[in-house]
Amino acid sequence: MKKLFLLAVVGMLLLSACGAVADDASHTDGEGVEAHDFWARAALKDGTSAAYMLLHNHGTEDDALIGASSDVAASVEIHLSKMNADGTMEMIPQESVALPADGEVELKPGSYHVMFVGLTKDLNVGDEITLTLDFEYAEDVTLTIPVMDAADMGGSGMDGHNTMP
Ligand SMILES: [Cu+2]
Repeated sequence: MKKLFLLAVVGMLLLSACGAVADDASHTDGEGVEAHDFWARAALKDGTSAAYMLLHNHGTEDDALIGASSDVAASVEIHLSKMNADGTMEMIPQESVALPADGEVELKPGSYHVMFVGLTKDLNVGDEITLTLDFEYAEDVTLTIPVMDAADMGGSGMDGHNTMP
């Protein structure tokens, strides 16, 4: 009479990605930046995609995300999505994202994100991609990021990632 609901278990596993602490001996406190809850949006080769995450600066001094790199795209940029008065969404390239001491910043649809421009391959749901984050003080953090369906993650596609160059 027992029934197993394996699909539910698989779903929970996909949502459990977390971790990747970087220590930085050269910085004053050396506690680094930690990334949580990271995921990337499914998209097609030659198109664009984006990665989202929660960044936690465990240090006692301000830091900043100043760049990112990955082999899945020709270029990787930091963007901020902003809603214009006429209701259109605009993406503004950012030099950096400030990470206040002992604070958290969420990269999410409609806000800050890591943008992949010129995908070198399809990003299918269930794939994993490698992304390295560069910080002003903390050491680089390399993440293995699961590719998700944005519709399942509360992202409606409003960033325009499927249409903008
Ligand atoms: Cu963007």
